[in-house]
Amino acid sequence: MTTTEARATAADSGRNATAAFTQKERAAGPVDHARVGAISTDALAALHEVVRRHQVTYAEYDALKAWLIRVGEDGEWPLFLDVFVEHVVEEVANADRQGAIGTIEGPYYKPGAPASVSEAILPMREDEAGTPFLFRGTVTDLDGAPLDGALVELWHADDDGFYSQFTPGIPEWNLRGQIRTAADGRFAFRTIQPAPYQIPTDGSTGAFVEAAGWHPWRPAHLHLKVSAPGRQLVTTQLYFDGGEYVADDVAQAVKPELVLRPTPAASGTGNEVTYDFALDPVA
Ligand code: MBD
Ligand code: FE
Repeated sequence: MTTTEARATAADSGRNATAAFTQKERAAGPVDHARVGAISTDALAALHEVVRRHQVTYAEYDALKAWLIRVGEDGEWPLFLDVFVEHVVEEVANADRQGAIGTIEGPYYKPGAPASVSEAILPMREDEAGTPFLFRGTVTDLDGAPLDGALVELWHADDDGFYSQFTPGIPEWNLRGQIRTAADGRFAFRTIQPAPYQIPTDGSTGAFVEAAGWHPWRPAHLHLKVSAPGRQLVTTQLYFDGGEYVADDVAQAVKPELVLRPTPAASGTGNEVTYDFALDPVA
C-alpha cells in the first residue's frame, strides 16, 4: 500500500460518495405521495415489529440514534445503503429483463470518463500494480445482432481495492473509461485485475459490520454500464471465478451469470476474457 492510500480514511471516501450522489440525485423524478405514504407506513411497521420481537431496550434505541447520526457525519449513507439495500431494489427493477444480467451500481460511479472507439487502454499509473487484463466482447440486441454506437462504461478498483475520485491521491480517471462500439458491436479494454474491496473499517458502516460479526469484504469486481440508442441501459458487475468472497459478498450482489472465467492471455502477459451483452429494447 502506498503512503497516499494509507492516509485515506472512511470519511474521505464517504464524503466523496455523498457528493457524487448529491450531484446525481438532482435529476430525480416527481414524488408519488400515495406510494410514499404506503411505503413509509409499512417500513415503520416492520421496524416496530423488530422492536417488539427483540424487546429492544432504551440503551439499544439510543445506540441506534447515535449510530444513525454518525453515518451522516461520515458521509456513508450511499455506501451503507448500496451495500445492504440496493441488491433488492435492483432485483425488483430488473425482474422483467430478457438480456444482460444486472446487479448493483454501488457508490463509486462517475460519468464522463475518457472516451474511445472500439478499443481502450484504461487510464492507469506508470507503475500500476496488478495482473494485466484484456476484457472484450460484443454488444448485441436480444437476437445477437451487433449494435453500432453502443456505449460500454467500465470502472473498477485498483490492486489495493481503492477507487479513483473516492480515495485521495489517485489520478482523476484512473481505471475508468468508456468505449463506443462501431458497426461490429465490439469493445476491448486493456486494464489490470482489481483486488477485493473492503468496507472502510474506521467508519460507521465498518462499525456496523463488525458489531454484527460479519466480514467487510466484496469480491474483486468490474463495474459496467452498457447502453445503446433504443435499448435499456444495464448496470452490472463482473466477478472472477474462484476469487475470495465470490461466495459471500457482503453486498449480496453476485449472480452466477456474472462470474468470469479468464484464461492466460494469448499475448503471454496476464489474463483475458470475453463477455457479451445483449440489450433489451426500450419498453
Ligand atoms: C463497492 O465497490 C461497491 O461496488 C459497492 C456495491 C458497495 C461498496 C463498494
Ligand atoms: Fe465496487
